Amino acid sequence: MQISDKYDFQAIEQKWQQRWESETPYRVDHNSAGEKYYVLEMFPYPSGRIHMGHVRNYSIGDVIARYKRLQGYDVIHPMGWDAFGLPAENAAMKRGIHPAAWTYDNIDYMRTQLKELGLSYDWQRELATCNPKYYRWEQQLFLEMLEKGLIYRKETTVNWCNDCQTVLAREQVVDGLCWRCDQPVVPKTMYGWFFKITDYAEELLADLDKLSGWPEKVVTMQRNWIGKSTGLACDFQVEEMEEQITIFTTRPDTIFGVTFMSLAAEHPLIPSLIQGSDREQAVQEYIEATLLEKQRASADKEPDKTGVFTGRYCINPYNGERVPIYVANFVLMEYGTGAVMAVPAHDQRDFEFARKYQLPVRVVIQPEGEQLDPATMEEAFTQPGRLANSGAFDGLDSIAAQQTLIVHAQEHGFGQPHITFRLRDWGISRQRYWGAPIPVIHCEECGIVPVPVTELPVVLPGAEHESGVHTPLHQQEEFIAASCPCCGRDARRETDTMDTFVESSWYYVRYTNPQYTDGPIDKEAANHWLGVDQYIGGVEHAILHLLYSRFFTKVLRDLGYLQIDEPFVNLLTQGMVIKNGAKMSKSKGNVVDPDELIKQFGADTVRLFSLFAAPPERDLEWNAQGVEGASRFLNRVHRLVHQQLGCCTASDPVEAEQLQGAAKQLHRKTHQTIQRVSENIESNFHFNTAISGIMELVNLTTTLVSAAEEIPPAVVREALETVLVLLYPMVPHFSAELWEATGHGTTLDSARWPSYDREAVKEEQLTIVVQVNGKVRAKLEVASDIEDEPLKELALANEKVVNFLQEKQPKKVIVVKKKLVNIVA
Ligand code: ANZ
Ligand code: ZN
Repeated sequence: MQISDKYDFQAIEQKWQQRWESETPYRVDHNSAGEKYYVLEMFPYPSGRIHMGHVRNYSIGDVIARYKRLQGYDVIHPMGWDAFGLPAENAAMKRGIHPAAWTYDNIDYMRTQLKELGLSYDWQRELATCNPKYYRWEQQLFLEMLEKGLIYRKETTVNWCNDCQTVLAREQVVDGLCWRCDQPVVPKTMYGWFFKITDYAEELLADLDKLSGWPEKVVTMQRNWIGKSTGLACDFQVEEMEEQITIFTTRPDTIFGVTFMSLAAEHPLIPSLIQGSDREQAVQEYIEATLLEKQRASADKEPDKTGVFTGRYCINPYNGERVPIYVANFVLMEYGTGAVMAVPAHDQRDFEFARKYQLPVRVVIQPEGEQLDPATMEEAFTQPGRLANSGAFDGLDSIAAQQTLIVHAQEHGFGQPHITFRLRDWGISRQRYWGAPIPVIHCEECGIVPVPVTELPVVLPGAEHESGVHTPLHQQEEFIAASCPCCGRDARRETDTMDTFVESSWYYVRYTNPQYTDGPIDKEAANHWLGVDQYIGGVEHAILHLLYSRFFTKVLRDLGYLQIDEPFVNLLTQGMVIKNGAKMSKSKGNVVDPDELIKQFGADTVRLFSLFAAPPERDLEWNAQGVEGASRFLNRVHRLVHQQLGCCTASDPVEAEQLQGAAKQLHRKTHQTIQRVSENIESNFHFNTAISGIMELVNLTTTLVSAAEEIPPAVVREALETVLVLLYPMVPHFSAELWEATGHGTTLDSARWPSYDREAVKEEQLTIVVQVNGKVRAKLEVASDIEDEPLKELALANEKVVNFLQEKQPKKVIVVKKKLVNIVA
């Protein structure tokens, strides 16, 4: 194909995409000897079409991949599809097709789109999580985890929508209604499967310290999500009963200030506390109302604090006092022990509750040099201070007292140190069709029996044909019927499918050899490529996906598959793409379709725009002029290179020491640009400033070659080749084409990232004379291109000049370019 000197992006992009397809320069194998680098972008849900957020995410990843290749690394850069999930089911229902058909069609379309962006993936590694070739291995991992005791089944109360026949997450309940069908959500107790992520809570927390390559805010979000609290677990004897109530507190120093006890509405002791008492009905009604309120509550709104007295008392073991027992709506059954000792003087929530129900407030921590009076306090005092009203412990510093009081409880046998995590076990059961079936069988005789590994995969019925039924599995009798692998009797297959977060928790491991058929993970390949050196994705995954992946990595290590503790060495969370101040989204109607842009400007322009418009971690504000600007820049470079083809094919070397004037200036700028771009990429992937640097070099080259200056062809060639190599990661088709046009027999894929010459980048130094009232008083060594203002400042700050001036104010400062500064005082 002959490509003229007009920038014909369509022809150029097509040509190079075909070559990359046939010559597969981005394939890598773990047997090669080079140093490895693993770049990964969070894989997409195949929703139908890619959007600008994808373009941005993958452009960033591709620059890193190509940059690292130019540096000589063996780069693994895979792509695949997070393909299970509810939207496919909904779309399929709407269109009367099978979710598999919808999903695979979308994958085909989106793969074409990604190829049109010129992204350097190793397509051999492509995987789709809805394919039995993938989830078969997930089912095997499930069985290995089950065997190891990392998975259990328990009964829980869930939000259930009768119309959709599915469990809803808290976010999917809007004002008590299903987000999809607007029908009332009902509480339902049912069995579900759980991963014991809490077994790893301590390690997941401790290893956050290893993640120095993660944004601090993400580490903090994970730390808060895991939420470790240390304190005291302490038993309060219920009066006139056998039972005790165990509380968890992080403030044992306040325990003499307990004036009531609060239980969660679900606390198992409540029925026996109220049985047969005249409070029974009132408490029961309160509990029902509270549970309903909990069900209806939206995630972001806290209900008013309420409670009810049970009629019972318990005994504070530290001072023998009677403490009334309440049920309160702000106590969570899932946290600590579901029981809270209330200290209104020092806990704001308890304070408000006490004021509302006229319960006593007793100050047991006094601030230094002050006496709080419970009668006039307007809020709880939560700072450290000295213990008061605390018997033998009076006068102790409240921080030190915590330990003292825990030891006291231990010695008397009514309490011990206790650690609580906010993190809950991971409920993975979904009652939907489009997910990986959980591979167990329920037998009346044998209980839960794992499907033998040799019988995996448990295939989703109907999906192989992309036709057939796709109702939830619990409605498919043919699927359910099974015989027990243990005793052979008629049994029932499990009908829950797995949360799609399970698939995304280990896909980066499978990428290291997705064709492997001897097990879920090719250990040799995994050990070669992992961890992921650079992971890139949206900050919306800062908690769940990243936490689950960290958990899986540790589990896979303990199952003997991996040798690493953490999956992602460096993490980049890119900002959103916004238009007119709002996130681009279909519902806002402000979506810019990348397809249209690519047609109009070419993929390289779209890539360049998305990299240039903002640093990766910031939001990118869409702007049409920006795209046009990127396009004009590429056209300018294209023209310049073609004008200078003669220089570009020159073969004489650059004689750095002999260069003078404009030639020296261009040579210096070339090397400074290499330095600047390398440093921008290395330090924080600030491609926007890197691109500005390249633009400066292009501008200077244009200016110098069009002035009548004599510049040796080799220097021009060096400048332009540098531009092409530095731009290659960002606009690969464009650079590849011009590289070829300038007479290179091999492609840029085998080129190396240039290094800069430390001598060449030095600014030329000039000696400037400083006069005060016409007499030479000092000499300055400065860069030759220094501006007048900084030069004046340097002169005035010079020690000798300051001495001569004494207190006198300079009247006038005159600069004679490249020669002198004259100060008139
Ligand atoms: C008495 C006390 C006095 C408390 C005081 C605090 C201040 P973090 O730090 O978040 O772990 N708590 C314990 N279990 C609870 C539950 N299931 N639902 C609601 N609140 C619960 O919080 C620990 C504190 O939260 C505990 O310490 C307990 O109140 C409360 F001046 O005990 B504290
Ligand atoms: Zn059986």
